[in-house]
Amino acid sequence: MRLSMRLGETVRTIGKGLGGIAIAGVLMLAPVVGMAAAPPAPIVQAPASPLPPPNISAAPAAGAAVATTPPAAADGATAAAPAAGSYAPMAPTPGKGMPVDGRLSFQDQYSPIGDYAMWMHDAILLPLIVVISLFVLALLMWVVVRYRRSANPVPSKTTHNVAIEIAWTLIPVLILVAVAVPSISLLAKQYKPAPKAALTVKATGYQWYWGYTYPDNGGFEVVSNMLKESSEVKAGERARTDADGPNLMAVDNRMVVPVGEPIRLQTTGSDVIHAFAVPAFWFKLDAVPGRINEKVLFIKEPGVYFGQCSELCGARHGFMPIVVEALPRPQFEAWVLAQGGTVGPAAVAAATPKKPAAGPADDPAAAPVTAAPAA
Ligand SMILES: [Cu+2]
Repeated sequence: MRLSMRLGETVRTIGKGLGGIAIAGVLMLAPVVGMAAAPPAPIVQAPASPLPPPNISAAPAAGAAVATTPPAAADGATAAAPAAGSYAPMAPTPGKGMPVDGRLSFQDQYSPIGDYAMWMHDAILLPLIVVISLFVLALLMWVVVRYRRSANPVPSKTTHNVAIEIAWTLIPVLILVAVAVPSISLLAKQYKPAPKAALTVKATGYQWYWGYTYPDNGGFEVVSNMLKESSEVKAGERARTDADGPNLMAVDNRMVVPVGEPIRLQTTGSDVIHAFAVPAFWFKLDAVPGRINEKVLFIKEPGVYFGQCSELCGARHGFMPIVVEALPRPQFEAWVLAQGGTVGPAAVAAATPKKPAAGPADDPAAAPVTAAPAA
C-alpha cells in the first residue's frame, strides 16, 4: 500500500519535472506540426527519371516540333501573319509538366511564381522542418534517457523557469515571422493583376470537361474532353496516343497559349465549383459559378503541361484533365486561326498597348513581349 502510494507520488513528481521540457518541445513544434508530419528525408529531390530531350516521342506532324526559341528572339520583321492550318499539336516531353513515377518533391516549375514557391519550399520550409523535428526528437530522447526513473530517483520539483518560458515563446514567434516574409510575398505575387495588355483566356469548368474561351481572339471556345484508351472507345472515336499525353491526362483539344508573356487566366464554373490546377505552373484557381476568378499565368518554356480539376465536382471529377500547350506567339496565332479565331487589330492592340490598332497584315510576332510580372 505504502509502496504504491510512493510510486504514485514519484510518477507525479517526474511528470511535473518533465512537463516543462515536454511543453517546450511541443511549443517549438506546434507552429509547424502540420508540416513536420511530412517525412524529413526528401531534402534532396528524388532522382526522377532523367528528362529526355524534348519532342522525343513521335510528333504527329513536322510542324509540331516547336523550336525552343523564345518569342522575343523571333525576327518579326520578315514573318507574315501565320497562315491558318499551320498548327499541329505538340508532342509532350516525357517527364515535363506531368507527374513522374517515384518522385518525392513537386513537379519541375515552368513559371516565375513556381520558381519562387519551389525555392521557398526547398530553401526555407524543408530545412526548417527538418531542424525543428530533429531538435524535438533530441529533446525527447534526452528526457527519456537522462530522467528515467532509475537514473533520476529524486526528480526536480521545478514548476517555472522564466528564461525557458521566454525562449520557447519568443523563438517560435521569430521563426514564424521569418517564414511569413517570403510567404506573404509569394501570396502577393500570385494575386498581382495582369498587365493591361495581357492576353485573356477564360477557363470554364463544366461537369465534366473544360472549355477555353479567347475573348481577345474573336471569343471562340474550345471544348476539351479527356481522351479514352483505345480499349474504351467506340468505333470511329478517337483514342489516346502517347503524342497526346499520359493516360487519364490527355485531352482532345488543348488550351493553347503563347509562351513567355503574361496571360490573364480567368476561371468560372458553369454548374458546380471546379478548380483549374496545373502543378508545373504552381497554378490553382477555383472555378466558381457566377463569378470570375483571375490570376496571371506566365509560362517560361514552350511545352505541353498537364493538370487536373482540383475541386471535387461530381462523379467524373477525376476525368476532366487540363492540358496547356505553350507555343511561341506565331504558332499560337496559327492555332487561333485554325480555330476560326482572329489575330487582327484587337489581338495586336492587346499585345502592344503603345501602338494604335495595327492592321491585320502587321506581324503580331513583332509585338514586344510585355513585361513579366515581377517574380
Ligand atoms: Cu471539376
